Amino acid sequence: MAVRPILTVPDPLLKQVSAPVEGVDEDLRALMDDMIETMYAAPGIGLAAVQIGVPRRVIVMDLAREGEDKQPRFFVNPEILWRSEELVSCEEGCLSIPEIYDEVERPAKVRIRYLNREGETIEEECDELYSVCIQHEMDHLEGIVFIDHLSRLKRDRAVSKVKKLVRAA
Ligand code: K2U
Ligand code: ZN
Repeated sequence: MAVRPILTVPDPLLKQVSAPVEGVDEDLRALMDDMIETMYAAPGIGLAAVQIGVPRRVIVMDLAREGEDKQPRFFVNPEILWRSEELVSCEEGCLSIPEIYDEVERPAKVRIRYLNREGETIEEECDELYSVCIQHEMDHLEGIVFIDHLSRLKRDRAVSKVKKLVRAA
């Protein structure tokens, strides 16, 4: 397992639509292990493969709270099957847009289908933080980051701030 560098805006790769995975094999599991280690090190609670420069439809997540046992989750070729009409607004951040936080409105609940780490097909309903996080990550698979849901002014200011931050690092 390895901690890999996380791309930051305005890296053009973050705008790429990620390709479906052919099958869950040992190489893919090695990628997912690197992703989950990278996410824990950031720290974050979710990560899409494109954020470490691999434009494939793979997401990792762990919603366990501080002090709880880790509960890593792995999502391969995830699809949203249903979105609630009810919307919620939640403050979001992103490991590819450091130190920027803002409110984003999304469906409160979604129903998703995906392959797990063993290649089994899973269907489940997501609500609360699980719903927000999986929608945030699935945006990444479409080349969308959360500031794309904000005004042009807020988006441009965020990108300028991240560019200065990365230059100063
Ligand atoms: O895509 C990412 O960079 C992962 C996000 C996941 C996330 C975004 C918005 C709302 C919830 C989760 C990072 O984990 S952002 C850091 C973070 C950490 C804890 C709670 C919320 C956000
Ligand atoms: Zn993100």
